[in-house]
Amino acid sequence: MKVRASDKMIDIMSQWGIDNIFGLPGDSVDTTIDAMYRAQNKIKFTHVLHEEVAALSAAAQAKLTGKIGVCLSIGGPGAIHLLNGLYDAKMDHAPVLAILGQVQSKMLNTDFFQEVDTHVLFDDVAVYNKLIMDPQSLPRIVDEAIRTAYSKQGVAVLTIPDDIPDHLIQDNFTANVDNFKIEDYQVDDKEIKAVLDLIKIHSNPIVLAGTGIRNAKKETLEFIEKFKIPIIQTMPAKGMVNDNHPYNLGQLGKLGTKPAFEMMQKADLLIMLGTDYPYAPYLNHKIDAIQVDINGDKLGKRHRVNVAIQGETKEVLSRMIELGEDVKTRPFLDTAINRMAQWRSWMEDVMSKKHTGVLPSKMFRTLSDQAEDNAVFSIDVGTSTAFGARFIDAKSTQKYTISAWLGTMGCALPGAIAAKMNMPNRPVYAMAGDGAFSMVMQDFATAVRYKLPMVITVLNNKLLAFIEYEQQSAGQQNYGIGLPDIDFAKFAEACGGIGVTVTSNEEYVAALKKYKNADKPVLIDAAVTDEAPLPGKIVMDEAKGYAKFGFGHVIDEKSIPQLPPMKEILRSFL
Ligand SMILES: Cc1ncc(C[n+]2csc(CCOP(=O)(O)OP(=O)(O)O)c2C)c(N)n1
Ligand SMILES: [Mg+2]
Repeated sequence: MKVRASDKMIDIMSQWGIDNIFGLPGDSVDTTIDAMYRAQNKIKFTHVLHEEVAALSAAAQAKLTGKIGVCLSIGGPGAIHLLNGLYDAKMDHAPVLAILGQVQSKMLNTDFFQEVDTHVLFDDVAVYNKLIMDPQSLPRIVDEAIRTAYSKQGVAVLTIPDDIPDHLIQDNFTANVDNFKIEDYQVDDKEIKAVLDLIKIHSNPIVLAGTGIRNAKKETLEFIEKFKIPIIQTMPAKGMVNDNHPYNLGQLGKLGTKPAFEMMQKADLLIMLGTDYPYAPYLNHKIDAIQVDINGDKLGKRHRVNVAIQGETKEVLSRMIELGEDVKTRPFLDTAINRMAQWRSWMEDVMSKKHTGVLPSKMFRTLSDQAEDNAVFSIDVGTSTAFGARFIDAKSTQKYTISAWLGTMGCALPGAIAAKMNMPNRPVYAMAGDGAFSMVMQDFATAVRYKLPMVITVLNNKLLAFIEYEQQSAGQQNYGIGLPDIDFAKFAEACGGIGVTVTSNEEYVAALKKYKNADKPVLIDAAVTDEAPLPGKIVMDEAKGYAKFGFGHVIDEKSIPQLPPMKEILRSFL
């Protein structure tokens, strides 16, 4: 029996559980779109207004649910627009399939209209990258692309010349869904005992946990409580153990907390669980280390390790809990708890300082306090990243998504779209700077069109505030950081959503309450104070940078610069 190659491709994707594709149609991908038209009841097409949003949404879906995200575009310009979102998926280890159109096979290599060599262009971003030349191979290659994206947790790219999907092919390929299994590692008790011995002889162990604990939240909690070990979570793992758990030190790094920095320096044993944490300078390289990861290539990558275990964190931790002895007291943990309590009281000071307008720190805490236990937070890059990390106390029942290692502005709205589409029963909150939101704002209309209720707060400071502070801490003068004055509430209304402007914390509280259960997307345009997202720990170079900026400003501008409150600077520095 013969079947159209495109129909078979869609059928294979559907068998893998793919029920949605984010994308934008056009010339070189229209034969695939035509097959999607025929298969509307199996796979939904979410038509976005910019391909970057398609790729960022696909990436966010994969990060939030573990399920492969799929995006689609024409070749040439559409494909180029996808790249940023695909790099986000690559760097956050999220399985994504990108389907790119291409000029017809007979026109390939003729420098035809919109002919871009996507096979070469996507080489660096992809773990699997194929140009389809034979229609008969299409089902097999789609199947292999999906398997590879899952097994390598990365981006699979298919470039399909537009004539290929329309060919009739033999219907003789069966999807490998049931044959696919991620390698099942056996836990070796010898390794478990070696780890337990190492923990026993160290008095100051510290856990650094990444998204590899996604399926082991309960075991991670039990593990730290049984052995009395403070925990730091990477930004993408935020909230996997409740942020307000007394052992939790928040994040490590520029956007992290001071206790996380200090306790890492005081620790004598680093226990890395499912993390590929890239900020090597923030790790204490002088100490012993244990690492547990499903991916062998991550073992020993960031820190010399004494014992490495390749396996599922869930099983490894369960066995450690079974075999290990309870630890009764640990002074190192007591110190960590005390410092964290002090840090939290400092954060209370930060939130209660004098200000006009809406204070971002307070605003994020308000959201944290009001959000439902099953809420999803989608946070953008900018000062929102820092305020989200510090002032949202995420819970293990909630979800928190960001562009962690690419750090691309514009990720919050696509993240919220993906969240609402995949988890319609969860309330979704996005937080974005005005600069970041204006990079993707056209797709607020997509959220309206597809009836995806969400509350997106835009931190409207008419400024690239994160860069303002970055320039100052590097000793540079502020330049190129102003933004146009946009009425985002009016924009939201123009898109058919709900728009509201808030100018004080009280108004923000009221707006959140009022629109909690709105039936369409809501945009809260928050007139925020320009509040410094100071690093948890200011290092010497940054302190010198602030001083240099201050003197330079006095000389160039003949005025005293507005610096963050001295108390906040000193607490972070000392
Ligand atoms: C695509 C992209 N371009 C530039 C940057 C560098 N960058 C990081 S934060 C930031 C400023 C963000 O400004 P805004 O969204 O207004 O948030 P604010 O910091 O003002 O709260 C910039 C330009 C980036 N991370 N991503
Ligand atoms: Mg801004």
